[in-house]
Amino acid sequence: MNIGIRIRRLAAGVTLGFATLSAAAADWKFAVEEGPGDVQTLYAEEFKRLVEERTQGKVKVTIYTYGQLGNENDLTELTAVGAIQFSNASPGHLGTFVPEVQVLSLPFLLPESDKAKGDVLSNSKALYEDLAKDFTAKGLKLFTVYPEGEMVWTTKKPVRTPEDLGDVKFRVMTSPILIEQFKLYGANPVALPWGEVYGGLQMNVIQAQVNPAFFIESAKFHEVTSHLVHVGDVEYTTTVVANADFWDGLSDEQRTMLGKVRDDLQTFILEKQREKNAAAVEKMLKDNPKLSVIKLTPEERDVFRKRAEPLADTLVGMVGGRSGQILEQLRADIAKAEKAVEAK
Ligand code: 6CS
Repeated sequence: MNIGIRIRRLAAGVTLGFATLSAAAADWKFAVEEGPGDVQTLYAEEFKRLVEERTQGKVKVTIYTYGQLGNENDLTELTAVGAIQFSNASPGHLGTFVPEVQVLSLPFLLPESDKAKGDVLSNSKALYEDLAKDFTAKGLKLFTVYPEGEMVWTTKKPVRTPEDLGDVKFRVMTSPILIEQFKLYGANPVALPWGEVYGGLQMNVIQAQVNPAFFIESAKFHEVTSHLVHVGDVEYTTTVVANADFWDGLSDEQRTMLGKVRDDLQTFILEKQREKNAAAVEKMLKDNPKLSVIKLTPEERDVFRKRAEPLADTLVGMVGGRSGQILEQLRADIAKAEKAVEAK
């Protein structure tokens, strides 16, 4: 079915029973890209709790988990057209809609320290002033950005070098820069929505995928692969977006309340994702004692770092516009956050 028709049908289904979806709507819909118990769902549940409590029940938040309203890209479109008010739109999938967001997918860029990383994702000028304009141009308000954990590869054989990836069809998310990244790494990348990954691995249509540990465990990708490879190249980040017209139509009081909810949730979600990722590796090893865990040495990691060096220029060349400027500002924000952590 044509995507336009699918989105209109989805939008019609979601709005059924609601006369309008203006800012005054007492029912805010929040769709996440993950399933029950996953990091984005925990965030949305805490958001719901705080919003309902702080509006004394005047606003009700309804959460939709992955698949209830469509796949990752459908959720972004539904938010942009105003059928739902909030959704997660991760840079790994958002690159075809807001191409500039792919700066967040560049490997070896974000700070390694959790403190500095949290600071950049919560406060960076590059994100909340510069990149936010590209979201607005697409009908989206950039509400927040948070990390979901280090990206870990699951493969069907040991992988330590780009040569090991030569015959591997590697599933990546749907943003174009990820195809370029994994080509540089020496693999054969294939972009897919995550709902197709378990079956793809099982049927051997793909032989590897990459995700944070908590998600690998919850989607059971470790059942259909045999190695967990920690490269340490990139963090999974997600953005939460709101419909821009809905946001503009909120009262000052509602926007202030939401700003406070957002700040409170940053601390909550940083801790939650850390706990979940740590527990997931242990759980996977318990489920499957044969699972082999590979951690690249600093030298092995450097080989991938070198391979990835041209990627930033590829991105700026591909996206054009203000992407170079956003990346430069992001690098400055990162340097500042790292320096502040070192000074402590
Ligand atoms: O691999 C994916 O596509 C999914 N991974 C995570 C951690 N969240 C949602 C996303 O779509």
